[in-house]
Amino acid sequence: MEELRAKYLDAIAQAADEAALEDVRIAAVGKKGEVALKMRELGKMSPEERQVSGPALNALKDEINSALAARKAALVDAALEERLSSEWLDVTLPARRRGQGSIHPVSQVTEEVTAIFADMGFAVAEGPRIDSDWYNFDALNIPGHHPARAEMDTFYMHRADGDNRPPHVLRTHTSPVQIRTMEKTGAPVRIICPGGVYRADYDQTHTPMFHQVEGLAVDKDISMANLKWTLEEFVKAFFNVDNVELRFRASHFPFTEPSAEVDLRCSWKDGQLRVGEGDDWMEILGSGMVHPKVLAAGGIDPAQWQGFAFGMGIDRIAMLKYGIPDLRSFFESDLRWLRHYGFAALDQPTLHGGLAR
Ligand code: 2NL
Repeated sequence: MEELRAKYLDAIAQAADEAALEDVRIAAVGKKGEVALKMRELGKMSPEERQVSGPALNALKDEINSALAARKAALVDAALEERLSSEWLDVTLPARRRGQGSIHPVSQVTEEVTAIFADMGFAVAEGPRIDSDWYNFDALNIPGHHPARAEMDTFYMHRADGDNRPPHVLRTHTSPVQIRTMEKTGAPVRIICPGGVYRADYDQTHTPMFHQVEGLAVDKDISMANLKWTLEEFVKAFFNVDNVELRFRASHFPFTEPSAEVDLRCSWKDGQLRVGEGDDWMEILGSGMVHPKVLAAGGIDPAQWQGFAFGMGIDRIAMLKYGIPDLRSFFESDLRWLRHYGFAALDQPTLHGGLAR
């Protein structure tokens, strides 16, 4: 028994990996291993001999099993140490420039708009692209019979058979994010909400998914004058011109009262847009004073607070600023187009560094 003990404890210590250790385990304490064979001999012994050899064999089996477990743990530790020292990676190294990827104009313009409004104290708010019809429509004073709710404009999510709750929708604007933010933070609030929105429409100038940025400022004494100044500052910074002229045209949106569409003085020379000069006017956004019902839907008391809001298409202002002729090309993932109209990945737009280089 002493011989067996020495033999297997030595073999365990010598086992170089888990496979070798498993071979030792089978030979020693496996079903047909040497210890099992010895235990079978107990039957031929006298009761006195058995009284001594039985417990001794069991103790040997236990000792070998403990030694196996300890060796296995040591081998696993050693294997981990080996991987940790051979597979290390310096995650602080600078990114490798392969010169292939580029920033999509929609991402670039979103960052530009964000930088400009951040400088005027607007935070960025984000929210879900799938939302309830309450957040997308009712809270915005868009009643059930409004044409914007008609099946052809809105993508409805499927509900399980027998579930009669009104279906969720793919948001048709980023306004639901503004309702959610008003609910969460209360007044005063100053945010912009950029992001993808969905409408069932596809032709030369419409894609079923496009991008919008909306803005909202609510405080005790916000007026249309604040709206006009804010939009003028935005247009100056975005188009990089000192002289801009905006024209507010009376309009109608369910969520603002009064409402105004905003045109920009411009000229077109050889297909090139010039902002701030000429005799043309180009519509760039919609805006107005937030409707009291919409403030109330956001949990804000319209007797104490008021605010302005606006919304514009990111894809559209990207086309205007960077001379991109076709909206549908934005969503085709054509590498040659992306290389031509894309922006350098490591140049983030900032007000001090220039919006685009
Ligand atoms: C357009 C017009 C607009 C808004 C969006 C808004 C949001 C809240 C309350 C009130 Cl939460 N208004 N958004 C207001 C006026 C116009 O978008 O032509 N967009 C492309």
